Amino acid sequence: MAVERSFSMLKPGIIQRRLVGEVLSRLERKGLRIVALKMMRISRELAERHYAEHRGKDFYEPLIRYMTSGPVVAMVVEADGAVAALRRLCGATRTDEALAGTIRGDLANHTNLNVIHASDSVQSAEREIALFFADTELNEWKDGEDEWI
Ligand code: 3AN
Repeated sequence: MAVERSFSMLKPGIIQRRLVGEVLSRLERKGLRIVALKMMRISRELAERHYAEHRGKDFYEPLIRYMTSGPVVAMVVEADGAVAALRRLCGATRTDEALAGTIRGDLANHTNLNVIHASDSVQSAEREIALFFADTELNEWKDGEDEWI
């Protein structure tokens, strides 16, 4: 499996609910390496660029309003097959389809408040990482647990 990077973002409700540590812990326990992490308040312009593919859909305006309503936690994670691994941890987009044991299955009850964003492909990850992080904010580090997880 190739080493990949994925972009993830914890949505504003997760900070309000004090679940940042819970979600980060699940990502770390899976063996994903956090190579960048920051809390930030995203502008409407950045939210619109990030969710450009959804413009015009009925959930688009509420989504942009929600994502700009308070701070988010943005991050880049790295691992063999990181994109798919993170998507599996998150579970299905629709919370009525997200299985118990996944982040969305366990921590959300409404699709528009589904806790976490995770890139859906390596290409999306590259685009999203560049939107949210400068190259100098990405930190390489040697993973001592790599041979065990
Ligand atoms: P994912 O975040 O799983 O990649 P997308 O890209 O289809 O899913 O949707 C982006 C975000 O838009 C979701 N995380 C969710 O907050 C919201 N969303 C998607 N589909 C719906 C829907 N049917 N109803 C309400 N909100 C939705």
